Amino acid sequence: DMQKDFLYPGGFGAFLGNDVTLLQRTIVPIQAVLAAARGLGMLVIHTREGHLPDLSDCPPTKLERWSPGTRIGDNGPMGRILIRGEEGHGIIDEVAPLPGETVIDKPGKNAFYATNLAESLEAKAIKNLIVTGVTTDVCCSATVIAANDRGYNAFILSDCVASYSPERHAASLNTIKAQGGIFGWVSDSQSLLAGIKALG
Ligand code: C5J
Repeated sequence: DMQKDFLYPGGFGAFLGNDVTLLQRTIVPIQAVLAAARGLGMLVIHTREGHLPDLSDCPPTKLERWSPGTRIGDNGPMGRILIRGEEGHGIIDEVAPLPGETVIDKPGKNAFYATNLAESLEAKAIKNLIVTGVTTDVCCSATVIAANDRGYNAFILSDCVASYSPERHAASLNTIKAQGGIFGWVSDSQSLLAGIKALG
């Protein structure tokens, strides 16, 4: 969910008072991982959290928790908040999908919920996932946990994920890798890139 509303200074995350520089540190390492993955011909899937303009795919509970003016569908600094097609909903230019790459629009936090992610993976018999993006403690963590229940091996790259809260970032990574990998594994981009290089 490398979306403008989460990462850009003019986006909704910043509007709420969050320090978006905490998220922006993921951009350069993700660019390196993306380049390596594309070079190997790996399946690259981008995700975006967001809803239909009429909010028919948004559970009322996801709206009720926020104050008016900061709710999904309200007018934010980069268009209606988390609404598909709005400027802030788009993926940041720095890691923009290439033509032909899969982009999954998801109404939930976990990327399997109400999407065709599982079908996209099954079509290529993929069982191992590398997870990057924002935010560690919300959508990335939810996706790794859902992937584990569905029988995937997911590993998350610590420098390619970030949260507005460094404490929750660390806690989420610790939870994922606890007990020998209760939900998945944690690595980093340097280790991944070194491993890829060693393959020759
Ligand atoms: C949040 C996300 N943080 N993509 N969404 O609400 O992690």
